[in-house]
Amino acid sequence: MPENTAASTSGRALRLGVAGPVGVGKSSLIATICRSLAQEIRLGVITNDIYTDEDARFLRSAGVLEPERIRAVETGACPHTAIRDDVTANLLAAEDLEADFAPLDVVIIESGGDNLTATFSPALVDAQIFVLDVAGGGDVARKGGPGIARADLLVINKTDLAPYVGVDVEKMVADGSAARDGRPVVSLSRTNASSVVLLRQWVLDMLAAHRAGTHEPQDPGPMAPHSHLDEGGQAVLHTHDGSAEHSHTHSH
Ligand SMILES: Nc1nc2c(ncn2[C@@H]2O[C@H](COP(=O)(O)OP(=O)(O)O)[C@@H](O)[C@H]2O)c(=O)[nH]1
Ligand SMILES: [Mg+2]
Repeated sequence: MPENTAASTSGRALRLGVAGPVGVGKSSLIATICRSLAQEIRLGVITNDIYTDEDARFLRSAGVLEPERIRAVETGACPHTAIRDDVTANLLAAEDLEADFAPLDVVIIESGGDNLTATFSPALVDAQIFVLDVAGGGDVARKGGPGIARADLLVINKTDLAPYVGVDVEKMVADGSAARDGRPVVSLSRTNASSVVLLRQWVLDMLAAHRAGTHEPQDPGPMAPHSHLDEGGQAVLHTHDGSAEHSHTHSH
């Protein structure tokens, strides 16, 4: 496989990951991007659901893109594996979409979103957005994690809810910025048109940088160790330490 460098990938679609915990509004944000850009650029979407294609069905029913341009990858119990350690199913889905609708400008990939620290491998995406919402609490941005600190864009979502949950959006954005070493942060609500314009412009700028070969895909770093229940209901400690073989270690 050719090295995934900007020079070798600028001829194909920009692959853009969207990660973040369940319910922060990833599918809705993707619908918003599609709604605001589908007339201008050629888009495709891939969703990663644990056992269903619910996100893909939501996006198809949103009517923002031809239904055929939205594909689901079913990930099984460990959805972050499919965006980080073994990205084969997602790479094949992206290549299929790009071949079926050639030429595409952007393929957006939604993570299964089970964990605050899940990030995409740079072998799968050229750039990634990490999403938090104000309803998750104002502290989350400060607590950090690889996605918050080093994703190409941090989105603080659902700002329309801030008054109801007692969160100071400006402070949450400032905390996020402080954790990010100057990387961009956008506060977003699907009901706030000027915030949607900022998101839209970020996507267009990233696409331009991808095409020019000036954007280098970054690895935000591995997710924190965490545990899952295995098929037998046993807790299994799961680490993503960046080695080729990710380890599954029984915690007891
Ligand atoms: N108030 C508000 N709700 C939103 C916004 N974006 C998404 N939601 C709601 O948040 C919930 C979770 O959204 P979804 O996109 O499915 O989140 P995902 O699990 O991260 O994909 C849904 O009920 C959405 O309608 C927003 O900007 N404002
Ligand atoms: Mg979703």
